[in-house]
Amino acid sequence: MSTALPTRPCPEGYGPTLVAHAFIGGEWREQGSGGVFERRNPSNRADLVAVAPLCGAADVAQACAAARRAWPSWAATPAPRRGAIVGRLAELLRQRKETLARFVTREIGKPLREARGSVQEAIDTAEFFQSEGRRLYGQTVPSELPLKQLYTFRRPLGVVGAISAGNFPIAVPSWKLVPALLCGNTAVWKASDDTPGIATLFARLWEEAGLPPGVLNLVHGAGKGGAGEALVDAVRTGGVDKISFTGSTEVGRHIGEVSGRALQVPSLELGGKNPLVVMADANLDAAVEGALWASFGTGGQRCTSAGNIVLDRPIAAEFRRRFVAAARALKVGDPSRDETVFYGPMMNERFLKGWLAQREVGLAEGATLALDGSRLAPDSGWFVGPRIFDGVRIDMRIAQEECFGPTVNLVEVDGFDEALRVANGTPYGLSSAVYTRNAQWMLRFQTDIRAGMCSINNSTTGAEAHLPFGGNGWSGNGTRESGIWVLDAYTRWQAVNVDLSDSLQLAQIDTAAEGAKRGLDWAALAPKG
Ligand code: UN1
Repeated sequence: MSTALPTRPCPEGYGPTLVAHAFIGGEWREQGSGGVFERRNPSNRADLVAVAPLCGAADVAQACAAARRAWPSWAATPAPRRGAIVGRLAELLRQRKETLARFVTREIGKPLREARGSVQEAIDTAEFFQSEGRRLYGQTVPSELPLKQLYTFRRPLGVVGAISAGNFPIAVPSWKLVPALLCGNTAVWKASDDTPGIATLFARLWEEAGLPPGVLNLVHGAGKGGAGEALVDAVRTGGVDKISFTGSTEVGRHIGEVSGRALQVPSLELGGKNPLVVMADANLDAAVEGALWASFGTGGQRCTSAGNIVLDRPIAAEFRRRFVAAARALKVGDPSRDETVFYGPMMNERFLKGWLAQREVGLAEGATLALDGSRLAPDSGWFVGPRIFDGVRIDMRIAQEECFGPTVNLVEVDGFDEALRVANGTPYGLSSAVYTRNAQWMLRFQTDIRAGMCSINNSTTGAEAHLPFGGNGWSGNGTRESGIWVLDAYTRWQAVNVDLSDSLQLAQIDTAAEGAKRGLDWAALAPKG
């Protein structure tokens, strides 16, 4: 028997208000220790999308304790059975894809086609890891000694604390939770306070898929000073064995420090200032289209969005002309009302303020505005037009600092060597792209760019669910999400040896002694006194 999701009528009406819940030890909670908070539609602030429990340290402690209690029996559940639950999750996500996508559009203002794509990414992730439950391969390794066997096994870590951002509110949590749980860990998930509704729906689907109580726990609320900070504090107190975080470099550094002291390895997926290089020989139509999508898709609110467009001088003027014209023509608006908008509103007020402030920073540094995006229809929602800075040098702050929002810089260079130097000229290293037809440049770019991800003749955005995702430098600590590579983030290798010789065989010591008996008489070389 299925029960209806709890909702309340929303007075101004895009749809009913979802009563979002925390999920602790298999129990759904409407109230957190701090009461409740609201999530409003960023396109139309009158639309109350969800009310959610405001969780604090007490809720997080209970969630960690519930995850700890659930861990032994979940870890002992055969991996193929854990995989079967992940498979059912994939099926449920597929059944509910359209409803979930529409909710994503309403909760964060992502255009529907993108929202569908991001739900699909969660489906792809769950499908990939369903079958991983039948692998989770270890190795058999030859021994130095007779009648002895060596094996390796992947062992789960324990309780994983997952902290996710709001811009991919179902895809990125699935990148963390699906492999973490599949590998036999339990989890406490602190969802973004921009997306308590979709997080609740995702957790409901896990429960419906048959996940035992306490294996996944969900808390809502703020990062700093709230549930997120409490979850990071749980590293110190032994409440969690690992943090997996997607968000800012500043917070990532803090998590890295706290984790380091506890000898834990967090997964840190942080910011980016991603370069997109257009060389003189590029297919300019493709480059303009790719740059437009990389810069302004999702309103530039992806960690993989292009930050600096690096233009080889011979095509710079023509690229600028076409790119600025195309950006000027982009349709911005409420994606719940109009499916044809290119991007919707800013997802939260913090991103809006950061984007507004960036304009003055760029102008003060001497950059010019090739397109002066400004705030649109300020009363109804957080809409802004695309901004393009021209005459940018890579050492300017606007070229160095990540800015979540529809803004991109044009940086002119002379030739490939300078393009590569400029592309590598920020402390970040998440994604990158080059448009060229020159095979040697393609090869040099992919070898020498200091980025975890590199596109040749494609956008900086658009990771696939089975390729490693992650960055270098300020973009992360080298851990990767997705595909087989993420398994190393949620397991530790255990080496096992089985000795069937009925005697104490000593590795290294015995073999050295045997070798000495049969070898040359090196002592004969010693000078005779
Ligand atoms: C993010 O913005 O944190 O590759 C993730 C992409 C998306 C994921 C972005 N699939 O652009």
